[in-house]
Amino acid sequence: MEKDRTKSNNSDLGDNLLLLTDSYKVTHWKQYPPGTEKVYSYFESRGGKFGETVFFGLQYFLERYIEGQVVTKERIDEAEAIMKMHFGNASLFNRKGWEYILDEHGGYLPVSIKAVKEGTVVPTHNVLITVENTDPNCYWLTNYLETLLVQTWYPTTVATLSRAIKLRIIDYLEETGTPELAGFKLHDFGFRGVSSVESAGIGGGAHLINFKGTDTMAALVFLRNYYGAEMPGFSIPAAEHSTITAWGREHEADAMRNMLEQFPEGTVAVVSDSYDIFKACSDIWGKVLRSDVVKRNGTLVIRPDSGNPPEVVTKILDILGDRFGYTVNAKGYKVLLDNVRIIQGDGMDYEMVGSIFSAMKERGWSADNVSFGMGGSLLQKLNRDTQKFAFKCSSVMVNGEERDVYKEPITDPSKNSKAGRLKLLRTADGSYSTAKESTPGKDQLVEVFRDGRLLRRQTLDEIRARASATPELQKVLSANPAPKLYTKH
Ligand code: AOY
Repeated sequence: MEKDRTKSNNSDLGDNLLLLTDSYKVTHWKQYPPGTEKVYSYFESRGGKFGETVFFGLQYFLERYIEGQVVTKERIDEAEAIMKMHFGNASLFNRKGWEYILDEHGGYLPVSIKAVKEGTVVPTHNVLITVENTDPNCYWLTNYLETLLVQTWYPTTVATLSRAIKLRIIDYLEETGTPELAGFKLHDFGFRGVSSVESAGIGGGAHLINFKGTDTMAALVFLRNYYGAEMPGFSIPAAEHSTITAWGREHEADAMRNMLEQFPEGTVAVVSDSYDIFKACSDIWGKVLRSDVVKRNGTLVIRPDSGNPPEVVTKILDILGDRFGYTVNAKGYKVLLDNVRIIQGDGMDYEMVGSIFSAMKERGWSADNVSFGMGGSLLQKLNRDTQKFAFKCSSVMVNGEERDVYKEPITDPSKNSKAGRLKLLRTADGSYSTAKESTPGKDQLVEVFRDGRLLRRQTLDEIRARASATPELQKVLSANPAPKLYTKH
């Protein structure tokens, strides 16, 4: 049956803030101690795969879901009807609480949210966000928002992983090649591998804090709409298997020649493992089409897509070096003729980047020769526990008395939470530490949201600058490319 779009009785997924929480939170207004006037909670990474995280994505969640007149009579009615059926009881739903926000605050949420600036690289175990209600009647609202705010784990974890891979890539480029090439060395192939279009936008956007290459176009819309980016990511013409195999097995060379003809200049990528990646490199690219590739004003990027990546990549580098020639750079590593490069996009994850570059280095190949594509491992193969993110209450006000609160389970000390009102301090060595709010020193958390309004907007440009304003990355920005010394052929 066709949907009747003339009626607006049911909101679409995401449209009703009252429903963007865990069911049990609907019942929590009845559970705090009598006289509770303030609930103050904070968000942190309790450790994980990486020792520091790149904070990113809060602005999207605030602007998309929380800012403005989010509470309306229609939404209260809709939520109440759902709760009544969901719990079998309408009285668990805090109708009076939501009507109070509608009547006394015009539907704007009476909370204050502070956060570290997006793009900041913060060691784990530090406060990243704090939330507190600004109206004592709305003590129950702070943690109602946990579910949505904690979803910042996802963009933050993608940005963290992507940056960690960038640092690893830079290490190899510094040893064997040209560090300035880092920005295009990890291309996002992940759109099809994520669970939703929204995740593609958010996660793909997070990757683009660190890199400029993406095939996830949802990320372009996300960063344009929420982070003021005109064009944050770039791509190039590239083949997929269908555009090669549709020519028939005996015509792979014709399919490949067509790629060179259709895209006569600039960079073009051609997946070359449809039948035999080694023969494709030695016989098709290396013989049949060799002169077309060499004459071409641009770079052919050959893409293997199967096999054990370190073995396949080094083997085809040797084949291509043989066929096309190479130079040896100032660091003593071989660099293929400019017209030929490789992109490895199959089987990639954080560890595989190092495995491939180290196998290449062992055989004398510069990291300049190869870039990477990463899909599911970049945008989907991570979860809230990758960096152990948690949102916990650390302070309450009950009957005018402020109290520290915390958890300290004997069954797992790694789940201990911090106590008190918190601030994030910059340390003498340029790092960060978390202290009680009363500690002297400038708080690195800034208020980003108050009473329904977004107070500051951060742009992708600022966020990129912040994420790269760390010693490891600054060193690279001032490095010089290695001159070429020797040419074979
Ligand atoms: N894209 C660089 C440009 C993109 C892609 C996207 C899944 C590209 C391939 C390439 O060179 O080969 C999604 C797999 C590949």
